[in-house]
Amino acid sequence: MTTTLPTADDLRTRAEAAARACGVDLASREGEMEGRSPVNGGVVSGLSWNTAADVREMVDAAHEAYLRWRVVPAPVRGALVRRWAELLAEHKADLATLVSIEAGKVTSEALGEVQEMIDICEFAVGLSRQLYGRTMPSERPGHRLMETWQPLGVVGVISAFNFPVAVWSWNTAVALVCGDPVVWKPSERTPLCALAADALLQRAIADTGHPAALSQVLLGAHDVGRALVADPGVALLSATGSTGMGRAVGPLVAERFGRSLLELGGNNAAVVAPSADLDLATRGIVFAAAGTAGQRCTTMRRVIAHSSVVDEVVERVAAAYRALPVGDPMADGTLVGPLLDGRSYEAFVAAIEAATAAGGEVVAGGERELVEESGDAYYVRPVVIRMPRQAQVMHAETFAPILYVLSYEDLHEAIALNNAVPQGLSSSIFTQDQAEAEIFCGPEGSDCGIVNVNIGTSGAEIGGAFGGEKETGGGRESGSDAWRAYMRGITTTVNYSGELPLAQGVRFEI
Ligand code: UN1
Repeated sequence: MTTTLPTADDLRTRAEAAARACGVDLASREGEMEGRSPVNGGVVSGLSWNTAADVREMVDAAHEAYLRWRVVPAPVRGALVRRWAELLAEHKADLATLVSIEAGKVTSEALGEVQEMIDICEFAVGLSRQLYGRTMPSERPGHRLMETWQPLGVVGVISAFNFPVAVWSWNTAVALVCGDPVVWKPSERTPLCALAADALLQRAIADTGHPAALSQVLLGAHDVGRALVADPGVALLSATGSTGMGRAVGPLVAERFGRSLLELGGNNAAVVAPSADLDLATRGIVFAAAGTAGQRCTTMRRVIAHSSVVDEVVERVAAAYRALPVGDPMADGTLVGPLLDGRSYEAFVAAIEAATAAGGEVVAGGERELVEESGDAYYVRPVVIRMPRQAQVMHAETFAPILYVLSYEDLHEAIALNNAVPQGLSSSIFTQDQAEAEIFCGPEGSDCGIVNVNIGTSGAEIGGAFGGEKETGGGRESGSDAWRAYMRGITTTVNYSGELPLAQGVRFEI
């Protein structure tokens, strides 16, 4: 596909118009910190950043809001989130434009990201009437034993560039109905996305008459994030990003006995069994491995294909890769947009070199594209590399579209390979053999938090809990009962017997 790239002026004009349409007062945020678009590498924003000194004040304001918000009945809290969903639907295209410009996502995926926000809002509205506790039989006569869920406090959210708005919204929609305000430190690469998304929520807050400090955004670099992580006023710190970031965040939160929810790197594989429908597997693999230019935490990075089908899988994936339209993410038909920046490109090149040094064979892709159009943007053709074994480079998450292919003979060998990496986020098996699928999903199967059958590793729906094990951090966000992380569970024993029998038959007569 030959394509031209938009100019920086054009992108900046479009970004500013979209941000204003969402309600951002750009004049009041104007400043020195330049934001670049991966689409052409040019500057598209100039904003003032917060400093670490602002954090304390923001957390205090959030705490004040919490004191008022925690006594608002949960279904009334849900009404705010319902209004937010309406505004997101109204401004879906504006927010998606910002996601494309700042994160480089193709339009369909950028719209999908905003849809994910609307979906979690709908989920949270329903949840606002379903924050269920339980009652249990008490062992003592005339006693009732029960569990209820209370608001927790201020939630700090740290999010990455690749899902610049959806990940925050998973946290925020759920936190709000649970009775918690949010202070958000977005990626410094996506400040306009953050300001626009927050502006829409601010409108919903104003329309429903609640405290503005229910949602606050901290623009800035690591020092600002670190101050948020370390602040004792933050009851729950939910962080999505690299394992390196999680390694820094986790101990800091633990040191002050805060609660953390970590959503870190993935290194996701698909097993392709002898019975797999190869048309379906190819489509599933190519979307998960090359989509979003390989920059999802759920991106498929490894294929483990049975020796009877591995040649055909490689051939089909390679053919698809050679034809993938790479280019301007907002142009019709583009399926692969840019990498974030030059550092991502260097990591891409270094990983390919390490893989070939370990005996890997590049079957298709790996070239840099559109260099003439913009030397400051980093477009690459996704690469598929046939590997002789699971080399060291395959144990790391390289945030770029690199797909390594291995072959296996026996399902248990495939599962062992799937599980032999430090991360444990997502996994898939392509098979028509029900027993194989069940084994993969069972106790001796994949050790990941997401275990799929006949779909790829990425693109999870919000209804399920999202997260994974080992170096992925163990947190669960989004649907199912992930909401419990945002609340304080209390156990209550009520005695209506007029006596004071002690549990476990203990006697203590005075
Ligand atoms: C991420 O990359 O941080 O399952 C989140 C998916 C998306 C979320 C990815 N729903 O691919």
